[in-house]
Formats: sequence, C-alpha cells, structure tokens
Amino acid sequence: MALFDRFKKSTTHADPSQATESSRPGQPPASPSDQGGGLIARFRQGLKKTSDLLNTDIRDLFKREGQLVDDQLLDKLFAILVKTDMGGGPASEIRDRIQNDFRGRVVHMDEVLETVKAVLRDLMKQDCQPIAVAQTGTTVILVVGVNGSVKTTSIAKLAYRFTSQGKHVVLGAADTFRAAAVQQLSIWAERIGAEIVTGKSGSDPASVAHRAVAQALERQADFCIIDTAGRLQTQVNLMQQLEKVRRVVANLIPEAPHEVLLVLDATAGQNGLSQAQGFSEAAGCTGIVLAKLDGTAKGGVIVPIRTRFQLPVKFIGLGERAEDLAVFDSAKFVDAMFGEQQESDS
Ligand SMILES: Nc1nc2c(ncn2[C@@H]2O[C@H](COP(=O)(O)OP(=O)(O)O)[C@@H](O)[C@H]2O)c(=O)[nH]1
Ligand SMILES: [Mg+2]
Repeated sequence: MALFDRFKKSTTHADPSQATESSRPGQPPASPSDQGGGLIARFRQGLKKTSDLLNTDIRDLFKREGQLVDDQLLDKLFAILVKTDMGGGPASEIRDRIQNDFRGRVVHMDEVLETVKAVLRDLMKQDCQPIAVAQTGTTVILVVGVNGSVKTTSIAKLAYRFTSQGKHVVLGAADTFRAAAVQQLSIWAERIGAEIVTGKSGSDPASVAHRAVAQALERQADFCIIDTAGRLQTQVNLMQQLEKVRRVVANLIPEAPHEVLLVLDATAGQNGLSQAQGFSEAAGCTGIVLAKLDGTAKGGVIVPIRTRFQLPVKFIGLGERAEDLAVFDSAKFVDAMFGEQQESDS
C-alpha cells in the first residue's frame, strides 16, 4: 500500500466526538495574527505570582529612602527569592552578590533589583537556535518525557507553530501505549492541518516512527514530529524501545532526530524534576519544552531547570490552546519575572 494511502487509512478512525474529557484538545486555534497579543498577556499572567513576590515583597523590605543592607535584610531577601521556586543554590548566589556589592551600605531598592536581575540573567543565559533544522529536507523532532508531562499537547502547539508558518508537518503517533493518546493527537492533527501516521494500540512505536518519517520524506514535509509514551529511565525495556525509535529514524535520515525535546511540567516539583533529569541524560535530549507556565507554577522554577539540566530551554507552554507556546528568551523571561512589559514576542 502506498504510504499516503496508508496515512489516509490510518487517520480515518480519528473521531473528535469520541474524545474523552482528558484527551480533548482545547479551543480551535486562534488565527496566527492574534497570537502575539494573547500570548504576551498569558506570558505576563503566567509569571504574575513570581512578579508579585519579587516586586511587592522586595519593595516591602525597603523604605523609600533606602535600607541598610545587613544580615537580617539579606536573610529576608533570601527567603523571598526561595519562594519563587528558584531553588536554594541560585537564591544563595544572589544573596552573596548583594552582600558583596552592598553590605553595610544604605541602598535603594532599585539597585538591589537590578543586581537580582543581572544574576538571574547570567544564570539563565543560553545561546541556541529555537530548533536545529535539517540543512535540506525533513527535520525530525522526537518528543520525550515522563508520564503526563504534556508531551502530546506540546507537539500540537509546536506543529501549529510550523503549520501557521506554511510548513508541511507530519506527526508520528508513536505513543501506542494508550489508545486515547493516538486519538488525542489525531484530533489535534485535524485541527491544525498536519498529517498524522498512527499505529494500532500496543504496536511497536519504532514501526510508527519509521512510517511517519518515511511518509514525511515521501511527501517532502518540512517537519516530522514524533510523540512517545511517558517513561522513566529506570524502565529498561522502555528505554530500549526509545533507542530503537532513534535507530529506525536514523536509518532513514542519518542526522535524525535533529532534536530530542524533553517536555517538563513546570508544576511537577522537585521529585518530578529529579525523575526527568535522569531521563534526559539517558535519552540524549537536546532541549527542553517547559509546559504549564500558566499561573499554577511559579516562574522561578525555570532557574533550577536551566542550571540543573545541561540543556537549553527552547519553548515554554502557557496554556492549553494550540497557540500557547512561546520561544524561550531568557532576557525577556527575567523581565517578565519582574512584571515588566514585553514589547514583542517571537
Ligand atoms: N495548565 C495547563 N495544562 C495543560 C497545558 N498543556 C496541556 N495541559 C493539560 O495537561 C494534561 C496532560 O497533557 P498531555 O499533552 O496529554 O501529556 P502527555 O501525557 O505527556 O502527552 C492534559 O490534561 C492537558 O490538557 C498547559 O499549558 N497548561
Ligand atoms: Mg501523550
């Protein structure tokens, strides 16, 4: 059977009305033209908890005429910083910098805030392209993570980003572990105008990945994005399965996958991060998508993610709609952590 016919056949069972509540994608995407404003508002809203802490609480520490920087003030500042979920290490680093620069002096709050921001910018600095694209032909992106880390929704958002730029996208539904996962991605594919390759529930994910990349090549697609089931690095069989997915993809395109994106749930807490850290090392990840930065999580959580995972954060997820994905820009992010206006979004 021709690959494209197989594609048509494999997608015929995607019936949005059959979606379970938990697998139902959000509202249909807004038009690309109204992405900017909504996204900027969501970005600021998502970081509101953090900016309230940093601005209001630090402001409360200082009198109008300035404040003596002594041990007591440094301890209070440290406590505020830790509340943003940035972690003890980065908070200590900021405390030390303030101590070195200002201890024993009466300083104005703005000076202190500038130093806090400068240290955060240094900690989060990264130098990378949003996505490493193939020089020619199809770029393959493998998306991995622990259970429920928002992989499938992040794939939909990423695919929507590409289709709205006029790119041709093929999705590979290689999470064959749960039937609902395939259905969830199929519904998204239809809404965002991407092709999808699926397999039967329980079938070999590597075979779905292989067919997806083959179809992308045949159709000269710009991107092939492959979904995978959630797993931990301690699950030896599942890690081997992921290795097989990588192998079959590389058989078709030697440089592929061009990106292995680790999706993290910003609300997962320390335990979730530790699990994902081991996983990211075992799975050879190249970048992070940090999902659910839409108000539940405190934005400071990105600081330990930048410092603990030796990986760039490529995108941040700001909600459940297809357009709720922004390219991560560390300088803009630091400004937004302090509630400062974002002028433009990429
Ligand atoms: N709060 C919030 N929830 C999200 C966001 N993106 C996805 N979700 C929800 O998170 C849950 C898990 O997402 P899913 O993509 O299925 O995760 P997967 O199991 O890793 O593929 C679903 O109920 C989604 O609707 C987001 O940006 N913010
Ligand atoms: Mg999924």
